[in-house]
Amino acid sequence: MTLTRRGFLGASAGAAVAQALRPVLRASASAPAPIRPVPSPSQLAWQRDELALFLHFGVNTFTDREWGDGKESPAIFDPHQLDARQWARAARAAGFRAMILTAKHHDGFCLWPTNTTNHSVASSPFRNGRGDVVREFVDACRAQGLEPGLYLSPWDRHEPRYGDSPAYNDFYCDQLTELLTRYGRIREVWFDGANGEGPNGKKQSYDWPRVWALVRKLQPDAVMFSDAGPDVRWIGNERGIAGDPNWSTVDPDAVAYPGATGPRVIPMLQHGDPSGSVWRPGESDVSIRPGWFYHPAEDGRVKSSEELVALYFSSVGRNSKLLLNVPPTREGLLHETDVSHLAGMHAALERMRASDVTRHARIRWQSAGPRSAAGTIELPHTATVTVADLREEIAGGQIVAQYTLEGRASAEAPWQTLSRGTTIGHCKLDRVDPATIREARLTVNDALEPPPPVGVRLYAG
Ligand code: FUL
Repeated sequence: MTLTRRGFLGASAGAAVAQALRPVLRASASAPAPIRPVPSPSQLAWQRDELALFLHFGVNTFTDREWGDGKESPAIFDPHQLDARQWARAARAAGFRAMILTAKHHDGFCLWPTNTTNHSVASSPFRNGRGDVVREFVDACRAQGLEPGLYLSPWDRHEPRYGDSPAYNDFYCDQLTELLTRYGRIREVWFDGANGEGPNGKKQSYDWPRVWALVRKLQPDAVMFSDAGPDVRWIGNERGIAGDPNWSTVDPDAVAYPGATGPRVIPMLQHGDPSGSVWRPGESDVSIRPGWFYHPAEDGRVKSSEELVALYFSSVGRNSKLLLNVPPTREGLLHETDVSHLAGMHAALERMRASDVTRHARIRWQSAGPRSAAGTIELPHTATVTVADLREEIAGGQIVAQYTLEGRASAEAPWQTLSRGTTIGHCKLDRVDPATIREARLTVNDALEPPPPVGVRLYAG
């Protein structure tokens, strides 16, 4: 769904309706502002979560594979100590506000007792065939105040109807219906772009308009993720690195459906488009380990707390959201190494935030032209800053296209450049060479329209 400053538009209809509205607006106002997409309340809440934990869990956890072939026996799924509350506690303690579980991966094995196939937990030894991982997951999310999200792989290597397009589309919609009606409010529905061959060698053609309409009907407040959105977009790589610049608006025609290819796709996913007609912010997914699923051989290759902080900077710090995968083990628990690195990341970010030298400083904003403005901040005392945290109020859209941050040690000293950048959006984090300053100045050099004040925080550690 797309909201604009002037109204409420459907996803694909957004551009056309915006175009149609333009003459009316021109006629009714002397100098109308251009129509600029703004986030829906769900997109705004989604972005403000900043951190979501991704949980890849299923038969692959037991076969030590990344992609199952659909021939796995449900008998292998037997996580003896599964405790979703441990996942949620670790996420919450590390500052995460959402979690997304692979309810079904490409192998087709369902982590909930579905009526659509026998290939599920109901045929496994887990809780003697009476278990429901999705239920335990959403309950644990709610107990910790986390927003639950679900991944339902469109590609299904087990289901015989896969490749028989209409029949499989019915089956897939039935699975979605179960997931979106049995478990209460779901924050995010995650659609993966993979579309491989089915067991019968045929290619499946998905009915995305039907799928999106079904989700909208059953969970109107959920956001839908895919490379084509419609609400939030893949960032274009699985390394947790958003583009710079990174606009939250896109041209929907550049990535019209999940799995679309072509020269415009990756640049659009990475950078967005300042004149894009829909609001579709980017989500950066990456795993704490080399693989998405748990493999004992990777226990020594868990990303360090410092690497996780760097990922926070390259995703949340570039106007994206970080979806960090931490896969449960065969016991059904997050590994202690992963949990301690998550806690280390959180502690480092908290230390950084606690070193805010602008907490008691006042920022004075002045317009400098139709598309520029500058804000100056006097610090309560001289401080050595190492990180700048800049924020636009994105409820009104994303406006800033280019900025310069400077500092000086006194009113007499010359300004020195601390950082230069392009987009800001929800959050922009810049590491700066340690600079001892008493005053800072943020100049918006270019913007899509008169820039409203930007939030500025400077950290000393
Ligand atoms: C990919 C999948 O093929 C991977 O297995 C994983 O789920 C990743 C997040 O998305 O497209």
